[in-house]
Amino acid sequence: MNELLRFIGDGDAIPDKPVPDGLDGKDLLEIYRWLVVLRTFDERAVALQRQGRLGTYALYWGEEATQSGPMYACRDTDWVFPTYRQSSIGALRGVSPATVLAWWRGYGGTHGFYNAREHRVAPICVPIATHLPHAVGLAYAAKLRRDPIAALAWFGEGASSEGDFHEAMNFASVWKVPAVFFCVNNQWAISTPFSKQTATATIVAKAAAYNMPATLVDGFDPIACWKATKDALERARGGGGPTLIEASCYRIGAHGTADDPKLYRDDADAARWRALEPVGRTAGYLTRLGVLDDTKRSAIAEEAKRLIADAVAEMESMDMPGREVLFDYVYARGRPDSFAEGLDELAAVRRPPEVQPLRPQAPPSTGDADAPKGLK
Ligand SMILES: Cc1ncc(C[n+]2csc(CCOP(=O)(O)OP(=O)(O)O)c2C)c(N)n1
Ligand SMILES: [Mg+2]
Repeated sequence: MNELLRFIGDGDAIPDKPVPDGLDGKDLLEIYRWLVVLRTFDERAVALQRQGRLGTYALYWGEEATQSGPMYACRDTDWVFPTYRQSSIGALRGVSPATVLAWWRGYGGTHGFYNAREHRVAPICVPIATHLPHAVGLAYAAKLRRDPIAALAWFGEGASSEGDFHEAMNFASVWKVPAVFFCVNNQWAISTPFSKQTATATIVAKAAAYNMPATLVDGFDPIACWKATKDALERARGGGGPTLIEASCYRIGAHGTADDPKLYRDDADAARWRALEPVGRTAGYLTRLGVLDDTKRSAIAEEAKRLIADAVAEMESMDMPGREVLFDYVYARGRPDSFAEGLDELAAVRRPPEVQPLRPQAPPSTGDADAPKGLK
């Protein structure tokens, strides 16, 4: 039975544990700043989608610790493999948040894609679990080249029901590749609860079948997520093989902006988990440690707001790319001649009317002539 790794208490019934070795005050503040940047991006993206300024969006409200902690454990040379639920994680590594917003707006080409190699951030993966064999392949190549790096891949508990997950786990363990599998168990795969996903009580239980070490962590605690990932990455880079980490948490929000969880689950559950959300809880811990105070807290919040506001302005200043971008980036270089037919067909398709972003509208005027006398 795996014990739950946790450092941050709730200032009440759950006690604090001392900061683990390897983190000083500066590190703690940076992990917290990353939480705030991620949260600010997420809240702004939801608002933009509601205003018709983004196409769709998969929010991660409450799951920031599963991103900030593991990212902070990485070296810049390690590769990371995000899913749609970690879409903005590249922003912690130099990817422009405007590019990520443009991706959610549906822009392709140079607007909506970043250079994966430049940042060592793999493309945001939407098909469930398909990036896990890619991460293992990259890690295997690193091993063959004696390149001391590791690959870290996120996925949801729902992804553990896919064949790609099992194939990736199996190859990773047989080949002893430097990979870390980071499962965010938020208990829901759209409307499918964890109890209907798998017969095991945990995801970490599955590691036994692959003879792989596994760690269960509090997914609302960025320090626990950091510690488990740091140990796993070090073992991986040192030739010790892969690790499975399960971050236990809860999907407090909807699956995405097109989903309404009220239709399939009890709101009261999400409300209970909300009390453990990582931004406020980490702020409380750092305040009790004397690392954070109100001045620093508001400076971090202001800086994050500015960063994301600038990203929104940049995204909105981009021109919508031409439709032919659909045919770009399929191959590493150029478009093969065989695409010509498709391009001709596309040119013949009538462009749909331009979609105008929704803006608040002034109420319709009744006109002066209709206005009751004396009320002008
Ligand atoms: C191969 C594949 N099948 C189905 C889908 C549709 N789909 C999108 S998200 C999702 C649920 C995934 O749940 P989980 O792995 O727990 O990740 P979470 O969304 O909770 O982060 C499904 C089934 C998909 N994107 N790809
Ligand atoms: Mg899930």
